[in-house]
Amino acid sequence: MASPVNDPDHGFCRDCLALMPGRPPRCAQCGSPRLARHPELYRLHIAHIDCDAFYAAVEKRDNPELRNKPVIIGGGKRGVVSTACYIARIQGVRSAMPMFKALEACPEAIVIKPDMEKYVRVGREVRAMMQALTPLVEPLSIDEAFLDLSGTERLHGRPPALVLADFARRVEKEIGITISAGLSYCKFLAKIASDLRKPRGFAVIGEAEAVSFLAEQPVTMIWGVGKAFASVLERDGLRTIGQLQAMEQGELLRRYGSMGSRLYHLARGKDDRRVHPEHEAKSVSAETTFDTDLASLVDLAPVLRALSEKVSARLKKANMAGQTVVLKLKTRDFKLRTRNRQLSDPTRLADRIFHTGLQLLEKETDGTKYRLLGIGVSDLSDDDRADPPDLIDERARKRALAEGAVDVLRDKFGRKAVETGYTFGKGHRGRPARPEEEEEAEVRHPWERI
Ligand code: DCP
Ligand code: MG
Repeated sequence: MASPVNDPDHGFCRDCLALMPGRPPRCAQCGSPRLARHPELYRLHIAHIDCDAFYAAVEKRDNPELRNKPVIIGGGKRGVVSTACYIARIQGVRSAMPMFKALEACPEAIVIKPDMEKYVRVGREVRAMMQALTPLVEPLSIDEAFLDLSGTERLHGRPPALVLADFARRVEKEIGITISAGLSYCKFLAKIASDLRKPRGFAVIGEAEAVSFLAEQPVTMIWGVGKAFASVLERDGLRTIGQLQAMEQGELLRRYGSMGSRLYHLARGKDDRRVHPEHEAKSVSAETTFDTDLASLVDLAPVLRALSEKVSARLKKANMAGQTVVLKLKTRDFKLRTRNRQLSDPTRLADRIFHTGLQLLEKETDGTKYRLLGIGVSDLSDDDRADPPDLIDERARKRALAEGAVDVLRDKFGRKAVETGYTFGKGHRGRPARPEEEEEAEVRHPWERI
């Protein structure tokens, strides 16, 4: 028998894990039709795992009577669907849909209010199982993560593809929910793959097929290309990734700035981002202690602005972004107040950090005198998904463009070359008494806080 690694027809059964040379339609051992086969199956090691209809799956697990019924998790304050099981999805129910619309589409659905504590607990159990496979686990949300399984073959005695299929089986058996997995050579395609055959999916995208696979796909498959940016591309006649593949990098850069570079590389299946394990740096922050205590927003805002710029500069330098903005205040009598807000997507822009921090600060300026102010971001990730153009409103988009221009000037002429409205000529009262202290605050992952 040829070595599995070199045999393009070699595969295995996803149900009993029996190795399967040749191309039988079903597993010779257990009869299952769920076979995994791909020419690069035993060479790929970047995985993306995403739980199927996560909240709904947990509720079905805990109440078997719901099993064959359409279930919607949602309602509550927002009045929208958090998720729907796959039975309800057949009738058109989708996440984020207003509840009344969902019930129009599927009147017999059983609606359950979310039980976040329970989902967080189950999410942690799944994550712990991932971490037993490799230390290189990068959670993206409560129910999904990237895994880098390179170098784990000796430990597990089997290649990543089999480790992944075994993981799916074990999650079903031990936790009682199902997952879908994508296997590829890079994060971008592993994530796309995990979505291809949901639920209980297992999909592989190899290097040899990446460009042709992508050519057929819509531009929205690229991270950061949401509705608004897709309509900009559409206006320019670009609908498929194949059309992007035909374009020069210079042209894409000229038209779309830093997004152009992302379009160019990802369209060609080029993505060399590493899987960042969770325990790397947790937050980036800057803080300052005042010489005289401050209480008013007028006095505090310029300091907040300057600190936000500092945090942003550090993020930009490290190509990082953070999704939760954390405001820190210390009162005159040394009481610590921290407030945080999670953004819809990670940011590295001083402007977004500042405006989010300002909203938090407004609520705290109630006459209390403060001796210290700090601002930071946590839930750090690579900056490639940061500040997608379609997710920020028009004014914010303009400020983001302006910030890019300021960065260029500062690179050329130094930090002091450009001062913004908030820091220019102001902030003298908030000037620190001592050199600014900075610290790396330990902040937990967002879904651990829920
Ligand atoms: N979620 C939410 N609101 C949204 C999207 C998701 O509250 N707009 C919650 C409910 C989901 C969970 O996050 O169960 C995970 O999100 P996913 O996007 O992974 O969706 P599901 O796991 O529900 O379904 P899928 O099988 O498509 O992954
Ligand atoms: Mg999911």
